[in-house]
Amino acid sequence: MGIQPLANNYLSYKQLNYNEKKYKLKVCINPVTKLVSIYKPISSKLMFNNKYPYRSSMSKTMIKSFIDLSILIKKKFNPSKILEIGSNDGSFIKNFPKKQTIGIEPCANVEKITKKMGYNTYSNYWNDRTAKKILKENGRVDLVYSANTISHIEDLDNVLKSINIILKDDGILIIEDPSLLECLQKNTYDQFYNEHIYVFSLIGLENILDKNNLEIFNIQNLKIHGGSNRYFIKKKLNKIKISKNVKIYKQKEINYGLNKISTYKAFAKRVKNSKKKLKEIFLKINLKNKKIIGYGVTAKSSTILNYCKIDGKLISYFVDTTKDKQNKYTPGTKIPIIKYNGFIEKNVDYIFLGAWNFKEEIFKKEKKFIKRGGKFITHTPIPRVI
Ligand code: JHZ
Repeated sequence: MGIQPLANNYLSYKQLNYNEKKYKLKVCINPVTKLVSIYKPISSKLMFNNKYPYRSSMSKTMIKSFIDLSILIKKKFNPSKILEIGSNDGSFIKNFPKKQTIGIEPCANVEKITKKMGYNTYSNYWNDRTAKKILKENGRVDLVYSANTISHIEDLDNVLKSINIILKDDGILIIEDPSLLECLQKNTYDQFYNEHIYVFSLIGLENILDKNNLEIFNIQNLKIHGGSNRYFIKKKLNKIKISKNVKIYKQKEINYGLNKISTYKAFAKRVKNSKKKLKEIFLKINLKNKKIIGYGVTAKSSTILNYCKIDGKLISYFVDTTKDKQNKYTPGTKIPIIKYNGFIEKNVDYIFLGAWNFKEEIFKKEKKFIKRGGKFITHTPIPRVI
């Protein structure tokens, strides 16, 4: 998918004339583990540092999902100590008493938020060194949770080894990440960007877990982030019954062909076609002198904009609720990002859904825009105007 800038590196006005660092974005599959990843990941320090802009609390959908999960956790597992890897601004740990949780968040600017709230959080990358430090200071935990983070770490063996250090033998690991099956089915190729080193299939994840004496005992499919899976995992020595859901989901992946290279070659073709069609839609609207803005400037949309070469000539500006993204410019394509003021300007005709994964939430919010005939542009499952 061409040469891409860092997906979350929003540019200040001063940085507009600098030469941004760019990287080749290629997707590959490991023929042995069947893990699908980007080729040649870049260093974590370049992506996750004290300038990280993403806040998980910026969407009601996410907040609700974390509340629902915390209710399920309390009911099913009743853990006395929970560790979250990638705690961001605390949207998940906030649902538990402060003494009950430990948060790991390497981006110091974000970790500061939960620390200020009184939570026990560490500004460290998740690895065996961090696990040993936490073990020494807190002891072992009953539950480890991680949403949209494990897929961001290259050395999965080290991630799992570190989890084995901190998790009690009868403890539970819950991880949640976008589903590869749905990514291929919905042609959401923008799930691939430098932070998303892996997009997991159950098949690939199972292989790497197996190597580390861990196994999936249940799976829950979620609508969140365009289709994610929540995997419930245990140590192999723990005798919890394995749900039939695991076998059923694995069969679904096999039936779709996730273990075959031809499936990915077909995906590559669809991605190329999608690029062509999306660009045509933008150019057609532009010819009619209609105004297009973007809604929700996401890391995912950075892949779309840069791959399809959609820049400030086609999108006037993006609106976003995240303070750290406002008054900046999109990476690579340099489209201005402004604060969302609670309504869409009257002269806007089309909205490109950068945050397509929150389509329902956005449609609910923008009823006025829809009522006056405003339209949305999306690339998934096929490029279209809705
Ligand atoms: P959203 C980030 O990806 C980065 P992104 C990361 N790599 C990852 O895996 C996922 O999150 C989990 C805005 N918005 O969640 C807020 C509005 O302005 O799809 C956000 O900037 N108005 C860690 O960036 C963006 O859209 C709204 O009404 O792809 C959504 O970003 C809503 C609902 C959102 O993640």
